[in-house]
Amino acid sequence: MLHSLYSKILLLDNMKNETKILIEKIESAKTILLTAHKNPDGDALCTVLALYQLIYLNYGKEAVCVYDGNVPEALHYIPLRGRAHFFDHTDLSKPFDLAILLDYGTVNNIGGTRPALDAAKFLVEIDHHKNDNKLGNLCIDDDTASATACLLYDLMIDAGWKYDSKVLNLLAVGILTDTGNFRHARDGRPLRIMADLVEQGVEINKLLELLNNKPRKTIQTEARAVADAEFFYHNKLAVAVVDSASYKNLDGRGENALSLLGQIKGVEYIVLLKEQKENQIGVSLRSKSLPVNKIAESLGGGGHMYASGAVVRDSLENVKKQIIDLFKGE
Ligand SMILES: [Mn+2]
Repeated sequence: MLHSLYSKILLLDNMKNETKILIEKIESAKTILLTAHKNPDGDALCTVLALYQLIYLNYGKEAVCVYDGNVPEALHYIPLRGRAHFFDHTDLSKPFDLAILLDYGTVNNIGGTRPALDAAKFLVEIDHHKNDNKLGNLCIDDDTASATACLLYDLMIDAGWKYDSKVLNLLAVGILTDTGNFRHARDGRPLRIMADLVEQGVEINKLLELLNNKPRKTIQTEARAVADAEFFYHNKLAVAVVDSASYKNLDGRGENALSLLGQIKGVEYIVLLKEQKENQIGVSLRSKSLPVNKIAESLGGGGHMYASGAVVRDSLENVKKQIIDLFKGE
């Protein structure tokens, strides 16, 4: 007893100040809201659900988890999926004592959960995106981290929280999906964390199988975009298009199309143009050599050196022409 009290004091002494504040807020809150960016991806949804479970295991409190937009079908079988609800089917009218916003990027990505976040008595953000317009009263941010799941792992260890296999698997899915199975890892941290998760029972192969759960129409749409792709600058640049009629069939970013085009010999840059609606084109950029985030930034987007994107408000034809021109001289 004495020993555990002593080790708890030691732990508190070494704990980061922001972790201490978060713990105080969780302990004193009667109602807790968890959410992430609109159209949540693996990192967004898994960190929400992992934090839900951590709060439940350590404080006996059930947080409300909500999202706006659509959850990709590939995430249908992750642990605790059923705990996350579409925000509009949830009563958010009473202000929450504590709201925690994970993996959101910028305020434009939040969507319909924003009023509940603004109304909350205290807002914590946990994020790995670059963002000059922070929302949180407490910010646990690190824009050098490869995934929000890495930040949540560090937080869990710093806080000395109990965890279970659901938490470990959710963190692993967050890391795998956000790093493209480590391809876009920004440094060694996600690999070290994954090593720890694997040593504690996470089976990467099983998780990847779990994510192989896409609708047939998605794979067929991606395959068609690959089959109809055009090549420029001596085949260095591959450009694939998903028009508005097929866009609804995509489940996520169209990662398979990008990956397949990148496997073609000689292709250095891959562009996937997605006509989300008329005059709104989602642009995904991949590169094997030169950084493409500068190109994404020039289109008003951003991202990693070799994987980035933007949304451009113009016609499909204009955006396509503009992007092909941007690669001139690369
Ligand atoms: Mn993320």
